[in-house]
Amino acid sequence: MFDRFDHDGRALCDKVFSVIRNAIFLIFAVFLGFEAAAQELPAINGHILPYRTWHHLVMPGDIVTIAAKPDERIVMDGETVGNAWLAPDQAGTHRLEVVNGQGDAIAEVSVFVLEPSANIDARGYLNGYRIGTYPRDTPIGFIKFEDADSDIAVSPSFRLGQFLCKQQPEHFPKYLLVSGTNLERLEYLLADLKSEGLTNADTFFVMSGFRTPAYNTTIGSAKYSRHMYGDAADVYLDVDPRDGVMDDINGDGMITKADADYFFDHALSLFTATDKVKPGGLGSYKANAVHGPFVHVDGRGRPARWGR
Ligand SMILES: [Ca+2]
Repeated sequence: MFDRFDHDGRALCDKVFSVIRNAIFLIFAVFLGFEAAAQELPAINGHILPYRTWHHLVMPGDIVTIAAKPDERIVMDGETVGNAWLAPDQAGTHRLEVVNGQGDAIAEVSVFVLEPSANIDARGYLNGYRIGTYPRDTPIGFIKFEDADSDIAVSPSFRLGQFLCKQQPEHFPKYLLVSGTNLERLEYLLADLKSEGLTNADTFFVMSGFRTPAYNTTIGSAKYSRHMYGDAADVYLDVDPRDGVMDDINGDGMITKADADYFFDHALSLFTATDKVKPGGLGSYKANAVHGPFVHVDGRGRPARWGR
C-alpha cells in the first residue's frame, strides 16, 4: 500500500514536474521563436542586413553568399539563384530580393559591383569622370552611376542620387561611394527625430555626400575628408516648407545656426546614448552666401565634434 502510494506519489510528482518543465520549455521556445522572427533578416557575406532595404558593395568576380531560411527564395535581377552569386566582370548595379514562402519580398538589396580604382587613368579620370588623387587609402573601387540610377535605394530612407558629387553634371557614368556605417547613423537619427515629433521628413536633404578628391580640393575641404570615402553627409531637414534651406526645427521663427545646433544637440545626445550605431563625427555649421545652416554627420568610427 505504502509502496503503491509512494509510487503513485512519485508518478504524480513526475507528471507535475514534467508539465512545468514542458511549460518552461514551451515559453522558452516561443521566446526564441519571436527572437528569431524579430531579428532574422538574411545575411550577405556573413553580415546580417541592418534593414530590409539595404545595399552591398562587391568587386567584379567576387562571390556573394546569401544566408536565408530554407523556405525563402533568393532572386537576383528577377532570376531565382542559389545561396552564392558570382559578381560579373563589369561594374554595375544588381537587385537582390529575398522572398519568403508567402511570396513577399522580405529584403531588397542593391548590389553594386564596383568599378576598380585600378582603372583610374594617369590623369586621374575614371571613364572620363574626374576622381583625382587620394592622399591616402585609395578605395578599391567606386559605384558606377548611370543617368537613370538616382532612385536606387541604399537604405530605407536614402537613394543613391542623394550622395552624388557636384561635378560634371552632364557626364555619365559618374562614380561615388556610400557608407553603410554612416547610413545606419542617418537612419537612426531620422527615425528618432520622427518619433519625437520634430519632423515628418521621409529623408534628410543631403547637401553634400560623396566628394571626389579632385572636388574636395577644389572646395578647399579637409585633406582627409570622410566625404571622399562616401562616409560623410552634410544634411538638414527640409520639408516644412520644402524650400532648399533647413526647417525651423527649434521653432523660434527664424532659420539660423540655432536650428543646426538644435539638430546637432539632438544627434549628439542620441548617438552618445546608444550602442546601436557606431560612433562618428558631428559638426554644426552656420549659413553662408551659398548655403543655409546644416549638420555634418560621418561614420569615422570614433566620436568627434566641432562647430558647437
Ligand atoms: Ca529656427
